[in-house]
Amino acid sequence: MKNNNSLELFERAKQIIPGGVNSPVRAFKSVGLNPPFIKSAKGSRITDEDGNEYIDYVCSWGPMILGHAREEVVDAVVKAAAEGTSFGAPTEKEVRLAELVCEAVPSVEMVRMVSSGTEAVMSAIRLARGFTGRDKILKFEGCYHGHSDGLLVKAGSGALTTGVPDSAGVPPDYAKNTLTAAYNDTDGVENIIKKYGDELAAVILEPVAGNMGVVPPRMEFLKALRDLTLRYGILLIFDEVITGFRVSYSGAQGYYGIRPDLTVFGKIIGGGMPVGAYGGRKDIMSKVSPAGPVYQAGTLSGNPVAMAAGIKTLEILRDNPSIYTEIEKKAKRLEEAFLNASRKYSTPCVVNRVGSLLSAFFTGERVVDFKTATKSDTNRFARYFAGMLERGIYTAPSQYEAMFVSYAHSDEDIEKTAQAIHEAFSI
Ligand code: HOZ
Repeated sequence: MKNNNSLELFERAKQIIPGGVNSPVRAFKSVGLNPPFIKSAKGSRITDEDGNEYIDYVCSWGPMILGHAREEVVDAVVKAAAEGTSFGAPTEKEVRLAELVCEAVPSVEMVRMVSSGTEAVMSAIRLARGFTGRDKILKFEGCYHGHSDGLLVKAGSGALTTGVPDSAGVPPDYAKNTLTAAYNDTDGVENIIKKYGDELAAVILEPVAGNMGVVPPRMEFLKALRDLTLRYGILLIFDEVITGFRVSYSGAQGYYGIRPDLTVFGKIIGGGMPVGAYGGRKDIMSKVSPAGPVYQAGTLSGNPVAMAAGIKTLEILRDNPSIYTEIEKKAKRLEEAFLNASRKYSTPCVVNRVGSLLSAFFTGERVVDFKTATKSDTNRFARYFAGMLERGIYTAPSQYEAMFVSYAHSDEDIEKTAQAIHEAFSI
């Protein structure tokens, strides 16, 4: 596999971009390799600057559920761009995307578009504080909600793999209002809520954790969170940046049948363009400026090109519900491949999967939270990762991220991947 051009670009990048990348996990640090620089993508494949082609299971960390450069989405983007790329003024497309989101997710009665998941979470937290008049929030260890100050506490994703869960530059005064509990630990969270219930504005979680690897919620845990938050007047926020329109068209809340007060979206709703959104109960959302006193604004919020990509992506998903069954079937086949390889080579490995979202952890113990996720053998993961990359399979370069299956993955792609898994476990 050639990598001269990517190496050269990485060297150039390191001179002028911190770490050579615009988002930490892309630097491949935790697997001790150099990242291929991607030139183009189509369907299930991405091609790097050296001409190497890979079957892609990062899928831009989730948005590309239909595969890369899907024709209808590209057409919608090109048409929108030709009509003007940004106005900083209201457009019909914003209304259309908002309607699609509200129709799909019943708990979302009103929605505000922003430009990233981080921005959406940050705004939803401010709204929860403005609405309740309380300062504290509760999050879960290993859940990642973007990189705003108050949420980089026991966070997952890149913050986890670099081994620096709490970022430098976050004033302790910010972090002091963020309480944390263990994911899936119903008793633990109940004790915290009993103690601090009257001070808590919100409980926020990924309803399927996707940033410590995939960790599904226990049903009783989700139900307890809903009951406890209602009892104490705390807002329940689902961060569905990854799970929204992924685990089902109505997200994880539709999948598990739990209705949060606020929901945060990103990734799929932008169809591969930079979009985030937060929405929920009308009485809460009505507090957002200019309807209410909670301020939030953005020049590129509701950008028409991004809206066009999101609208087309959601329309395709809405009109073709079998997409979800198809991609789940393919993810299940990969799950089997991991488990077969684990047995065959006596390599401890457990797989967590919800729909088309999965993670294989190199551990023999069930992974139910941050503590059990971090028992994984990350050196073994790095060896497996390198084996997959050499065989033309591009997966997340970290034990603590998810594997995303898209509608563009063909049966042949899946079989080729299953064979690569088998070989990567034999190394
Ligand atoms: N935080 C993202 C994964 N959970 C990574 C985003 C990126 O590097 O593009």
